Parts: sequence; C-alpha cells; structure tokens
Amino acid sequence: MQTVLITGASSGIGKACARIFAESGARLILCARRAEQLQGVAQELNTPVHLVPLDVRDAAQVQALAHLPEAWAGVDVLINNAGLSRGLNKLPEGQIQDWEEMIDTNIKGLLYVTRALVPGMVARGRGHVVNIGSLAGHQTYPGGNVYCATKAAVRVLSEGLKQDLLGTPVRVTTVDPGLVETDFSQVRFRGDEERARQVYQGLTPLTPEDVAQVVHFCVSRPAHVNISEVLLMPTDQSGSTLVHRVPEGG
Ligand code: NDP
Ligand code: 8X3
Repeated sequence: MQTVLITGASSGIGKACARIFAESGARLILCARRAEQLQGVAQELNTPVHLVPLDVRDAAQVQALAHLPEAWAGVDVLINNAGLSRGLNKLPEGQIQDWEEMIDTNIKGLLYVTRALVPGMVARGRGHVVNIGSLAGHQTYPGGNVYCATKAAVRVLSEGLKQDLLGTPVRVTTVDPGLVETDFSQVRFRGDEERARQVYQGLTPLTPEDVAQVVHFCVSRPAHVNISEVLLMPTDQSGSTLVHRVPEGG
C-alpha cells in the first residue's frame, strides 16, 4: 500500500488529491493548519489516515515529518500543495506582510517539507515528489507579481530537485494549473466573496478534481517514466490574462 503525504489537504486541490489517492488504495498522511477541516476530510475517506496539523512555514514543525511514527514512516509520494496568494496590489503598493506570507508558505514551506522527506525517499530507493505550481509561474499577470514569483520559484525548484536526484529512482513532477475554483480567491481577497466570485464568473474553471486526476496520472506511470511538468488550463483560458467569459445573462 503506497503512503501519500499531502500538504494543504484541508481544502481544494489537496482535499481532491486525498480523495483520489484514497480511492486508488493509498494510505494518507494529511497536513494543514486547520485540524478540524483535516478531521472532516479524513472522516469521509475509506483508507487509513494519519493527520499532522502543521504550518509549513514553521521549520521545526515540518522537520518532525522526518520522524513520523514507525507505522507511518516511509512516505512514497509527497504532494507539495499547500500554498496561497494574498492581494492583487501593484508591486509598489504591495503589503510587505502579504509578500512574506506568500514567500514563506509557497517557497520556504515547500522547501522545508521537501528537505524533511526526500532524504528518506533516497535512502529507501523509491519516491515521487509532486509540486503544485501554477500557470502563474509561467506567465506573470498585473498585480500577480510576488505570487507569480513564488510559483516561478516552484517551477525552478522542481527542475533543480530533479537534477539533484539524478541517479536515484526518486521522481519529480510539477503540476501547473490555470484557474481552478477553490477557496484560493477567497483567501487572496481575505473573504471578499463577491470579488472571489468574479474571478470565475462567466467561464467554466477547472475543478480541484481535474487537477487531482492529473496528479494521480503522473504518479501512476511506470517507475521509469518521469513526467516533469504539466500545464493545464480550462478550455476557456489560454493564458494568465486570456480568458473567455460569457457575460452574465448572455
Ligand atoms: P485552497 O485555499 O482551497 O487550499 C489551500 C490549502 O493550503 C489549504 O488546505 C490550506 O490549509 C493550505 N495552507 C495554506 N497555508 C498553509 C500553511 N502555512 N501551512 C499548511 N497548509 C497551508 O486553494 P487551492 O486548493 O486552490 O490551492 C492549492 C495549491 O494550488 C496552492 O499551492 C495554489 O497556489 C495552487 N494553485 C491554485 C490555483 C487556483 O486557481 N485555485 C491555480 C494554480 C495553482 P489551512 O488553511 O488549513 O492551513
Ligand atoms: C492560481 C491561478 O491565475 O489566479 O495560481 O494566479 S491564478
């Protein structure tokens, strides 16, 4: 039975990954800050689950993942999904606290988790790291500045990790979606539901399940196949700023 560890499993893409890997017979280690939400996800899954409430920005908490209880040690698949955006300010008007939160979560958090778990994968001679990047890491959009930079960093770190693992059987994939309807925009706009709704208005966005299916496909390839990068978008999108929208009532 494969052991899959997912960060940001309390919501959205991470939660959808938990469901699809549970359905395919894996056992799961689920991480996020909100323990209650994690509990809710675990309750609906028909597979053994170990919950680790943690903040990926806290290096000491994350390092504890290198010392999981014996029954849960031996992570086969790491899905580095925890991430967020804050605000859409032009860079000269950006909030430094927002920058720090995005950089600390999306880059440093991903690094801490990777550092805690990948040495074990190398030692055991098996493993797969899937990083959730973004279309935003390929194409910057106005106001996206620091968020886009963090996702460009995820792309670069995925490439660098694969290079540094060459000669080991550990695989590395980055899955980079465009617009996916989750709590992402609510978090970005700090609970402004109307503004969040407008992000997906008039188009059919990706669902978290669409992304989870791609992650699962990458992980379930034969051991000699490493899918390096997948860029996926809704049919109604062809770039960060190129979106086809049907006006409401139209
Ligand atoms: P959600 O807001 O639904 O989920 C984000 C998840 O990340 C939550 O489970 C949250 O859990 C977790 N998280 C955030 N900060 C931390 C932290 N400091 N420590 C631990 N966990 C944390 O959004 P999505 O599902 O959309 O986002 C998942 C990933 O997908 C992110 O990396 C995002 O950048 C990326 N992405 C999203 C796209 C979209 O359009 N939605 C498109 C491209 C990429 P909790 O709050 O409980 O800690
Ligand atoms: C999230 C997608 O385009 O809102 O990475 O930045 S986008």
